[in-house]
Amino acid sequence: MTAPTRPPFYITTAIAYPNGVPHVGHAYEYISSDALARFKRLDGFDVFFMTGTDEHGLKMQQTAAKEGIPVRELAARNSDTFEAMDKVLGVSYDRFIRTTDEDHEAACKVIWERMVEAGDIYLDTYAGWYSVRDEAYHTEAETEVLEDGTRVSVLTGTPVVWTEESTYFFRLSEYQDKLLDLYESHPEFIAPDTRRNEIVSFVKGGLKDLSISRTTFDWGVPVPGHPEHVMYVWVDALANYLTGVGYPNTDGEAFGKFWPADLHIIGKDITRFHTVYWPAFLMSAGLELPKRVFVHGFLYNKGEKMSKSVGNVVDPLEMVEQYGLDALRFFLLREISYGQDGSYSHESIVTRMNADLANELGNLAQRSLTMVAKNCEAQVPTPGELTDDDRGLLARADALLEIVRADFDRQAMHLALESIWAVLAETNRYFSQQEPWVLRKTDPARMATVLYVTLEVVRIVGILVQPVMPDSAAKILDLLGQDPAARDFASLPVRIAAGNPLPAPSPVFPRYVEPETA
Ligand code: ME8
Repeated sequence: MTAPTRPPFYITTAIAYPNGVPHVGHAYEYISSDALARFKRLDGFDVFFMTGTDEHGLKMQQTAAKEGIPVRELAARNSDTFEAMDKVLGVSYDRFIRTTDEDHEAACKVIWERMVEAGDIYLDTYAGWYSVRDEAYHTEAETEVLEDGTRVSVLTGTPVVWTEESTYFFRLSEYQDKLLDLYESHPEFIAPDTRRNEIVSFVKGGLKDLSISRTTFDWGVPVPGHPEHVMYVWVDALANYLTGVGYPNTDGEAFGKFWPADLHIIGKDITRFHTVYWPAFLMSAGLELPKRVFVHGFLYNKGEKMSKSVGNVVDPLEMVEQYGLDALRFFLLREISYGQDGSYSHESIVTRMNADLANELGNLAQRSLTMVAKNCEAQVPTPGELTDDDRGLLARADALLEIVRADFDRQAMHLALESIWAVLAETNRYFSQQEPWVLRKTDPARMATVLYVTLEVVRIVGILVQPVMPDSAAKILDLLGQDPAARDFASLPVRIAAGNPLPAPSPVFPRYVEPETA
């Protein structure tokens, strides 16, 4: 018998500009995408998960000039910092792509040539307000002049400068109807719906052709046959999703298997690039379109925008140091409705750690495992006949996979966690009501059943929270004596084996205690 083939699943994050070091917003994007990737792997998919850095463009060139170092050096240094952060955050990427990677240039050139062949690229002059921060042109109407005389983009608040140059244009205007058809026939292409509605009305408002090359600087991919132009950084950046699966080798195994991408995860400020420009480029080049772009919200520090001048930019690694990685991952995914803006504060993180992790899950595991260690010869006890309460609780735990899978499939990790924690609350109530510590003397056989049922729920929860808290879930499953090969979702229906020897219990989620202030 041949092993069943695992369906492919290609998921990407945005690739960050390495013009500075990563902030919590970046960490949020990587952690959430990682949870989605891990979920799919545990659910039997052959996952290709890509993240990386977007290293070209004027912003990078200017930052390097300010720091007085070659731009390639700046890119390499900060890209390494991003990659190192990913490792600390447990981001299980399959490839960390850099747009300065050799294979990427080839991919950019070929997609460009395909767009030329389609008759969608022409040379003209461009004059407009360019925002280096956004790496985007804005029309006059999209800008305003502030009291101090600086002109900024109304949309993003970033300064713009008047720029005139000879540039290649992409006939985006030709794609208005095709894009509207796409949004109509594939309403799942942009999520959440609020973002989809914004984009539909933006596109209905009419599309102008897009300037896609620059001649005023050279830090980019040269335009094929016209090396005095470099490609607009967004053409180059978006093409990374193709490079990752072996483009231009469309006959290759990776491309055949993983293209079109299943899911692009991005933040709200780059929706237009991913849901208007990107599908238009792909249509022009005759390539299939990604199945879905999910737009997450922005993360704010106590509701305030993170900014260097306010001094509230928090290093994600310090947060890992302070709270522990899994607590941070859990907090971000449980607290914030994925797709909406969210806020974090020390207090809200500590509340989640103590209430949800230490009390609801940690304490339940610790209490039940300690009783088993003391009273059941450190083995999974043998259950007697199940009561309605036992069966009811197990049925709720068994039903979780389907609920959680549906939530992960619409990128609602917060709802998945809410459902899991509702079952934990129920289990804690069950444990208190059954009073196994009383049964120990009055009815040890019944105690064994109650402990068995509790351990079984903890096992199911342990398996289901692996995508969110990989290390802590592994510890729980170790304490339950679970074979590493029996931790995927296919193992969920196989009940914990009575008689299984268990190691000595130890707490998995300690309460957060404020450090003593001197
Ligand atoms: O946009 N909260 O790079 P980038 C949550 N190179 N997410 C945030 C955030 C915040 N406060 N700030 C930024 C770029 N992000 C391009 C992408 S993709 C082909 C090219 C998100 O470093 C942002 O929305 O400015 C984006 O998804 C990612 O971080 C990288 O942002």
